[in-house]
Amino acid sequence: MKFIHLSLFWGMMFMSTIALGSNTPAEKLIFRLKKIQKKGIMIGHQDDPVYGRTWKWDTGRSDVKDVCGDYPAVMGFDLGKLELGRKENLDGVSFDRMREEIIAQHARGGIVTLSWHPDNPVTEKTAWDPSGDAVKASLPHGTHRAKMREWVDKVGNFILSLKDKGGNLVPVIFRPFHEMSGGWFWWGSNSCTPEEYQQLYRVLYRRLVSMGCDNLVWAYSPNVGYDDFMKYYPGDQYVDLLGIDIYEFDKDNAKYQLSVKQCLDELAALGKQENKLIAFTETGCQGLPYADWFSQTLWPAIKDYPISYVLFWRNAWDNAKECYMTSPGHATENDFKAFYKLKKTLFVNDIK
Ligand code: BMA
Repeated sequence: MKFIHLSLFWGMMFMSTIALGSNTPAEKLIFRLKKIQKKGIMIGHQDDPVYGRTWKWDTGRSDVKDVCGDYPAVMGFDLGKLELGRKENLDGVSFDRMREEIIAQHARGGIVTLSWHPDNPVTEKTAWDPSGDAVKASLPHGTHRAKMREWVDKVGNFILSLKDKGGNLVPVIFRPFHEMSGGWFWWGSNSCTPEEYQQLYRVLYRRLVSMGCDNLVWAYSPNVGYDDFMKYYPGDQYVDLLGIDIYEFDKDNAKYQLSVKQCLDELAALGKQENKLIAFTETGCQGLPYADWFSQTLWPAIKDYPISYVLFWRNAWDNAKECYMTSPGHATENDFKAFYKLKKTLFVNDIK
C-alpha cells in the first residue's frame, strides 16, 4: 500500500515538473530531440553561418541556406583554443561571434552541438599531438591538473554565457574528447587507458555540472575502426547521446556505405539497449567529387536508422580539401536541393 502511494506520489511529482516546465534546459532538449527523431533526421553542418567555400565572416550567410533556402537544423562549433584564453578558435572563428550564432540558431528554433579540440596540456602542441601522457597528467593528482581545471573553467564560463533574450541558458549537445578510439588526439587510444579516459570525461562532467551548466546534453562519440564501441564509455549517468564519426576519404562510396551501415546497426542496437539518443556526429566525403553523393550515397546508408542528426563537417575557408558540404555553384547543388526536399531530411523550418 505504502509503496503504491509513494510511486503515485513520485509519478505525480514527475508529471508536474514536466507540466510546470521546471526541467533543466538539457532535459528539455533531450525531450525535444526524442520528439524530432520520430519525424526524421536533422541535417547539420559545422561552422555553417560563419564561413563557407568561397567566403568568410559575413553575417546572415550560409552555404546550406544559399543552396536550399533554409538553415541546417543543427549547427556545430568548436571550442579549441578557448582554453588558452584566445579570442578566436583553432579555425579563426571569433568566440564572440560563435556565441552570437549559437544564440541566433537557438532563437530560430535550431539546435547546436559543440566539440572541443583543446591543445595538448603537456607538450603545448595541438590536440593532434598524442605524446606526453597528457590524460594522466590532467587527472586529479596529475602534474597538469591545475592547468586542466583552469581550461575546463574557461569552457564552463563560455557555456554559461550562452543565454537567450530571457536570460535562460541555451541548451547544446556537448561532445568533448571525441574520436578517442583513434590514436591521433592526446586523449586517444594511443595515449591513455580506457579508465584514464573515463576519468578525464567524468572530471570534466562533474566540474561543468558543479559550475551550473545544466544546459548540456552529453555525447560520447568514438570513430569508425573501434574494436569495442563502449570501451571508453564513461558511464550511463554521464552520457545522453551515442555518436559515431565516419568519413569518406578515399572516394569509395560502397566501402563508406558499408561501414556506415555496420556502425549504425550497432549504434541503433546500443541506443535501444542503453535507452540513449543516437547520432551520426561527424561525416562527409572529402572534396565531394560525386555530384549525387548526398542523395545516392549518404542517404541510402542512413535513412532507415533512428539517428537524431547527421553533422557534415566544415567547408573550410583555409583548406580547399576540407570541404564536406554543398555550396552555391558546386556540382552537388541540384542533388542537395533534392535531398532537402525529402520528407525525412529536417532543416530548421521543419523542426520549429
Ligand atoms: C578537423 C579539420 C581541421 C580543423 C578541425 C577543427 O577535422 O577540419 O582542419 O581544424 O577539424 O575544426
